[in-house]
Amino acid sequence: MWHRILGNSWNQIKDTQVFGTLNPKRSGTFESPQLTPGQIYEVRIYDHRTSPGRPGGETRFKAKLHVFCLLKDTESKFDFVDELIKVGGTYREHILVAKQNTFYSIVVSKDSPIPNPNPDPDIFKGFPNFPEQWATDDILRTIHHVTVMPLDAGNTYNYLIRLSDDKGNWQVINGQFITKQRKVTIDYETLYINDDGDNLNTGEAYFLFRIFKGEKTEVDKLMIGNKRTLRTVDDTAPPWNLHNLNHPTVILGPESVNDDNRVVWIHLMGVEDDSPFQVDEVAASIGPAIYFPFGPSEEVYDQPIMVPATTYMGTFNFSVEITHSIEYI
Ligand SMILES: [Ca+2]
Ligand SMILES: [Ca+2]
Ligand SMILES: [Ca+2]
Repeated sequence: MWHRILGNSWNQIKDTQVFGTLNPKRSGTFESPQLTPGQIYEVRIYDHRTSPGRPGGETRFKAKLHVFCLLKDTESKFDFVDELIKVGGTYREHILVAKQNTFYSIVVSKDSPIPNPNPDPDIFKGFPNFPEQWATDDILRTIHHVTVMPLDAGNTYNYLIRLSDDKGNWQVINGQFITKQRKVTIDYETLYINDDGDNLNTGEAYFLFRIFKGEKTEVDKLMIGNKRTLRTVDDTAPPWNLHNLNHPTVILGPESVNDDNRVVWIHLMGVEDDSPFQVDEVAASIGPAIYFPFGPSEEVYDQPIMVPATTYMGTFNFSVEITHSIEYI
């Protein structure tokens, strides 16, 4: 652990005090140096391979903490212009230009970040509870260009921005915004048979592909053949794949994102049938999740994904090419 007051040099925290039954390897307390209003105190945790002065020291910390030392009460009114650039599905980007140099901090939360509109003392306005995302700009300057992310799509967020100066004067600005809703489009393209499971001839198989939203909600099911109606699969000469998968486009949303639908999974399963005296061969994907980028490049258009279904029993295995789009509306 290293600490400093911004603008001063780093010091390693060597001695921590341990109280009661805390595990000394995991817990401890230490004191910051005396702070005066306007200073920012910073603590960073590194693993043993790096530290603030060494290569990667500016980015490869495990955690960091900023403490802004502010005056208890403030009458400050900074002169500024706040220009919203964009609220997407997963981010809010704006540029705040102030007449004087300021530090900047923003928190956003689906709950109100200010539990009491008339707190006493005044300073509690500057300490919101339970932010879901936050960003700080700890360089004293006039222009703060800040993107807060990742956020959940289609939700109302409260934000609280705090400007402060190098004397400890501060001001909070709060408001609300609504992120755009998420729309996901998935098309099954091609089923590739990598190993048809029968060495001496073609195999015979059936398939079940499912798309899930969250852990439990099945939003689409595609069956190709079944136990009684098996499909010929062949990994040798063309056609070595099962043509284009003729299945309607799967569309999720536009909708709000929450814990129940944040993840979208694609489950693939295929069974290659063998004689009644043998165990059938099984291949499956372990539920690959669609990757949702966040921030200004959050949208994805017709991007292919190759989902492998690996061998569980025998040698049978296959892959399915899917294209997907992620839009925010
Ligand atoms: Ca077989
Ligand atoms: Ca074969
Ligand atoms: Ca077979």
